[in-house]
Amino acid sequence: MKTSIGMTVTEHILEKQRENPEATGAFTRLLSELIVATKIISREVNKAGIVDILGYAGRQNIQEEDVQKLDEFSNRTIIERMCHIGQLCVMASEENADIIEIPSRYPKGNYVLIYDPLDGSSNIDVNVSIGTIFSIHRKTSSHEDGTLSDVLQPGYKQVAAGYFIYGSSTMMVYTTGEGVHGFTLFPGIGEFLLSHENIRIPERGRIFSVNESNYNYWSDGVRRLVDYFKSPDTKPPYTARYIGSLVSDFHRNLLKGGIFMYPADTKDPKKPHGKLRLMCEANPLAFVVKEAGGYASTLEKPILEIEPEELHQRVPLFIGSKEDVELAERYVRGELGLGSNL
Ligand code: P6P
Repeated sequence: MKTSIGMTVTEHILEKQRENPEATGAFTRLLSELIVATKIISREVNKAGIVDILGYAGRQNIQEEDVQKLDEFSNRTIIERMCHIGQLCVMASEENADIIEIPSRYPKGNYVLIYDPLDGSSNIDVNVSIGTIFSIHRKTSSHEDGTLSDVLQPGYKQVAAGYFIYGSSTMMVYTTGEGVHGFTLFPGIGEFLLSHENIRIPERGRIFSVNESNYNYWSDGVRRLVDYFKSPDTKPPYTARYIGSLVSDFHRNLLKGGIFMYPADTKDPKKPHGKLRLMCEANPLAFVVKEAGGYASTLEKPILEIEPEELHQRVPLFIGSKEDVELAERYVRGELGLGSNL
């Protein structure tokens, strides 16, 4: 009987640690504890159809979005598991209006964790895959307690980023700047095992992902761009895929190639730059896609070069295959006429 079960994510992280002489093991401890938190979340997400953890928690979050009980559970689980391990100086969550300080009774560390505990949670009760997105920075301030300035760092300074996707199986995809690697959770042994080593996104895809119900609220340039993706004159043709769960849409395009778009729109005056958040959604996925050979842009500038101004700032997001995102930039800048083919 084959006994080797393949490389666990812990072995993978430790291998990277051994390759880095200055490594102290702090990062390994941080990522390992986050993995434990997501295993707990995965168990609840998979049980959600059975126990009363589905449905609305009766309040709204900073995004004025209805908080689902699983949202709340996931956020609480990550905070409780991560705040006492002594590797973090501060945290920030999509669910919390302000930064999350590490209680004074716990030791502090030199890392910053920014995360969306359960992205796509509006899909929970219809059994669509959802996910946890995370971004890790090094502390930059001099005092022991982390501050907002430690959180508001540009995406190119991330030391690690990735996501967990709770779907037909639970997967972890992450990068530390040395490629992108995917692990699948084997429930029988409770371990994430290496299943997608060194993921590379195709240079150009055939998939475009966008919520077309916003068409009338986009700029003319973005409308022209989406018209191009739909045009029968575009060769080879594109196909549309949109789940409405960022982690699921991103993961499919990462593996198959394509472009995901959440453009700025005039639909909600409070969200002129679109719906997605820079710190806990766009930046981590932009790091992952760059390490996989792809690209992420607002169409005016690369996501990873944005100097953050506030914790929950939103940005337009065009992310995926490098050639598709670069084409989008050129189209919207008017450098390509309608119907141009690269
Ligand atoms: P829309 C889910 O609520 C989410 O934040 C992302 O996961 C997803 O990509 C997006 O919103 C979908 O938004 O406006 O198309 O429903």
